[in-house]
Amino acid sequence: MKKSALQKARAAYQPKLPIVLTGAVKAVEGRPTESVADQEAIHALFPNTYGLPELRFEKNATPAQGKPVNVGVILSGGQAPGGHNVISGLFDGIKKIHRDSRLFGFLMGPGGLVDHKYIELTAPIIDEYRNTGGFDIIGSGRTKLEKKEQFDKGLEILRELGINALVIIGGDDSNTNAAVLAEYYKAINAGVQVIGCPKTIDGDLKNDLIETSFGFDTATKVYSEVIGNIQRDCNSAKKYWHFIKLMGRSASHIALECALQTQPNICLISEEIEAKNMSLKDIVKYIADIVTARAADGNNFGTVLVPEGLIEFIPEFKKLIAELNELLGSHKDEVAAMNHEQLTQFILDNLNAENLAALKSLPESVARQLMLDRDPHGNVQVSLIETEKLLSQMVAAELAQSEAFKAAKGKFSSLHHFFGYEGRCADPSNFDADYCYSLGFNAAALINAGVTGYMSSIRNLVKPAVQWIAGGIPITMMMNIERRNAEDKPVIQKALVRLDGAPFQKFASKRDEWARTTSYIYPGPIQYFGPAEVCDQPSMTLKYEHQNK
Ligand code: FBP
Repeated sequence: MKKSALQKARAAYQPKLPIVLTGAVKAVEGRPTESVADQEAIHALFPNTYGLPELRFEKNATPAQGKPVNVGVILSGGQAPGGHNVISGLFDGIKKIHRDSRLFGFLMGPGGLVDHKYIELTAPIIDEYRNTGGFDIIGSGRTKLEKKEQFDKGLEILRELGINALVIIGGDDSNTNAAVLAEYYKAINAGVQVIGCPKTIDGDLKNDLIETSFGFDTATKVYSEVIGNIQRDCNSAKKYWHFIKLMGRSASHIALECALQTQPNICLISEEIEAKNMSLKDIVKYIADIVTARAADGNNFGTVLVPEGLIEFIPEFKKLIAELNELLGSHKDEVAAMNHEQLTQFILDNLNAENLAALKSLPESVARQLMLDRDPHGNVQVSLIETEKLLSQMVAAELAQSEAFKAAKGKFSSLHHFFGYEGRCADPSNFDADYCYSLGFNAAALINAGVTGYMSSIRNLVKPAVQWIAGGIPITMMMNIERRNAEDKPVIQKALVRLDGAPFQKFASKRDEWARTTSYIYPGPIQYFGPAEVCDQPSMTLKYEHQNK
């Protein structure tokens, strides 16, 4: 593989580990755990893996020689910077346990396990991918691992390869499935441990013990660099309003982090819009008022950050999406046999009047996306919905009627951007390179400790890497029951932006000033070589969330 000069230099980077993982460790048990909600129901569904204690690794004075382990690894869901480092950390971790340990990668996501598609990951392969972005070492996929037949089929290949442990690197849905798989293998005494690793650029897989998912840091730094570049262009030409949609699925963590890094004129936060019960009209008015105020100052330009999942949080559309999910989920078989026209008609015939009116208020292209585009988990494909264009068109229409805008002699020209794929496979920042390598290395320690149904946990992340805390969290601890596809399901609770949290509070205290003035910050590109204050800083979200700890 031909490499750029930076790739060559970067290949030599040795990720930092928490000091505790650099020697022999022992697992120290904390208190037994409970799920975040619906304890009885979750306990009944996970009789073998519920209530396990938190684990924390401590130095072991008397190191013991471990036995060789054969481990399988799966990358699941959307790409996130640092996945290759989780795998290289895992590889180095199991080789440290015993040099005859072997690592097998299942290809193109969970489907590789079911279809028995795999490669052995040897040292030369791993070395090609250290500190690189992407998931191309084995590929990723969104096959949902949830049925007994899939688990049994997977077990055939795990037995054939003598695999004792499976590491699933994924987001909330994939780690939910990891917990179900761990429970099943434990129940049938399959002798296969299952360990999860927290991945997603969205930043919505987090709690007190999982401080952040990997990839969020790098992806938001890449988007903030480009937003900064746009803001400099915007402030130079002074003639466009840029509407910038940012990936992140339901949660607005990415938009909020980018706002803290770049200080745009406007950033919408879906969770706040829902809490304030703002309609689409209210949002349009909020933007139009700021455009008008800036026009009065002679500033006919600006930036608006729009979180990808916005539409799901606007109350009128939230109700519509909930009814669509229920309708489609409870008629799965009929729906599967329908073509697009029949499905559209079926939806129009069955929606209640209020939701039908909400659907009809949308431009046809947006309505079509809401009705027809679903991912394998049944989620609306929010990344396909062009909310940035929808908003700018509606703002233009509002301004055209506005006396105040006319009096300010305002002009409104808009440009649109969507940032998501630009950052998902970027080379990991030093933070993500270190964090991911530690997560993988720590997963090997969890395997060596003989546990199953745990997520690899590295904490104390605002401190230098040597001071990070390593351990494991029972996945059932993060679960609750939610309605999915017309069924009640045990799932990991999604972490949305907390309006009482320090990152949002900081943003809320500054946004009026950023709206009227031009206070842009231009963060520039991720730096890998140089002083720690430039290269090793964690995200601002993480810093604000943990500033007083
Ligand atoms: P995960 O939740 O699997 O980590 O995916 C994150 C994400 O990047 C979302 O932000 C986005 O909505 C989605 O993937 C898009 O996925 P795809 O490229 O498969 O359509």
